[in-house]
Amino acid sequence: MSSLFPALVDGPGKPSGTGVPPDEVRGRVALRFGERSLTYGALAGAAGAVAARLSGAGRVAVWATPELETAVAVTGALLAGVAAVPLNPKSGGKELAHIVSDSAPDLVLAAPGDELPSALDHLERLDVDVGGSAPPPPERAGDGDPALIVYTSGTTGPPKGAVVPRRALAATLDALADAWQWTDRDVLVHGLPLFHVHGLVLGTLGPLRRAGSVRHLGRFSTEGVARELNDGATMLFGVPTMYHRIAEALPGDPELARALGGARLLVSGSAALPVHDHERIAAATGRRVIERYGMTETLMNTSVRADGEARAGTVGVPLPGVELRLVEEDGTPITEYDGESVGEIQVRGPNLFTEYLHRPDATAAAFTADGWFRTGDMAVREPDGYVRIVGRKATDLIKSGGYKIGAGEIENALLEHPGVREAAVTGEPDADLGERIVAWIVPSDPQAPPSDAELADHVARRLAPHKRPRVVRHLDVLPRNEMGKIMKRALVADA
Ligand code: MCA
Ligand code: AMP
Repeated sequence: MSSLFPALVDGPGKPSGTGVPPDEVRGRVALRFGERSLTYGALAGAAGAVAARLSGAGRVAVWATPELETAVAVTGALLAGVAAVPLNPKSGGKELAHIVSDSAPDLVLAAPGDELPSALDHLERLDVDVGGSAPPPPERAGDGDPALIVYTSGTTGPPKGAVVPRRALAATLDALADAWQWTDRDVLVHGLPLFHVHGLVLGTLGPLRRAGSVRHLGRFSTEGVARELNDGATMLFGVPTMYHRIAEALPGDPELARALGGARLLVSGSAALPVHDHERIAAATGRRVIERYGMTETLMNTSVRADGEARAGTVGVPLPGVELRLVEEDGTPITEYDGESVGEIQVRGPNLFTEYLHRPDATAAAFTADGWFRTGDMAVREPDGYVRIVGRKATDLIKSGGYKIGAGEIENALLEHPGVREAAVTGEPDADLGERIVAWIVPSDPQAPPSDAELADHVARRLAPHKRPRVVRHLDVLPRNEMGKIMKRALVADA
């Protein structure tokens, strides 16, 4: 296949299409993280040096801090044709141990000086040198070869590794370039984590594929967004929680309003952006946020187009190359474009993952016999084809801050606490996070129940801080049906 990053590879194999003379690309800033940045020339050298070290490796883990080294490590792995497994540096012991044993990387790439947890002790470590310089080995990997393995939560059990092929990266990023008129002149700003598709694929590999630039904030702040958009950045990516915080800050922050008003494109995704926040931002800035809809397993499926109508509450139209259908419970496709016939979204196209690592059962269950991926998201289609997501099939999946979190995983962690006899986890609406995690527990000793903070810490230490319960409710007994199954709907109704 042609290179994933035409602007990084020189020579006769270099595909045309960036529209920029190589010399000009070489001196252009590709990545900026805080005070540190790399031009295309420097990135080609640094990622080339990583690639040269990796050639022959099976799979590598990347300690995905929001730093320059992570971007260089993943780019280097992709240049070498080696699959990268991004690790959340805040993963707790249990989560990390699972991901590392399941993905079995040959080595771990990290920034010099980063302290790695003991779960990674057995792995050879490669310190990423952002000042390194070596030509990358020739790109030999094929379209179907794995590029990334991204761990994503299901309703029960530990996270599954979605194997994302190189073709999916190219297909999704090029489809977004078409939908968003995304070019080498765009300078993206965001503060998204780099261990998920949104921040890593769209937010880091996206600008590099376009020969454009990205400025990462290290951590999200409205001040950082305002500063960068007022200083040449053209696009902003964020999850709804970030746009909600922007909407909250706008009334008292004219600099922020000016920044957003001057942006070329404001894009939200990973969860639904409430219409109220859409409208508050539009009223204060004169600009409308557009939404796109994706998933770890499918990368991006739909988007409101830059040249289309930015309609709040919808995720736009299928991207070029993506086939999308709505189906009824029994699998019958819905043909109506009436804004009210609800069905599950199923998709097909080059943007899809290939499998869940070591989980043929889960992979088979995720696809229909004729190759459509079942997203589990429920939607309607407007007469003009705009997709409006109205809910999701599984109540045991919670979206909090844009992170997908499986209730079962948290229940299992809570049950490992000696003070917990029974546990059930639900999501409830939260203005900031979209949904917040609620733990319903029956304490082992009602006279001395564990404190809320202790349970939150317990889950954060084992799994990850974003999976910790924000609310803990105590019960004498959990409501169960005759089969013994916990009736979560009764819990939510009682709240
Ligand atoms: C608090 N903290 C704790 C505890 N309590 N740490 C350990 N134990 C505790 N008990 C720490 C947290 O680690 C965090 O530290 C800080 O306190 C604040 O925590 P929290 O309130 O959870 O975080 P936040 O600052 O409110 O985070 C909001 C956020 C975040 C920034 C919006 O949720 C976020 O980055 N979301 C992005 C999710 C995302 O990228 N999803 C994409 C997946 P510290 O501040 O130091 O971290 S979906 C996807 O990829 C698909 C394809 C798609 O469509 O996009
Ligand atoms: P993840 O599994 O973490 O990749 O999250 C994918 C899920 O996020 C999808 O299945 C949707 O439920 C949700 N999602 C992503 N983008 C949007 C959006 N713009 N509006 C509503 N839900 C979204």
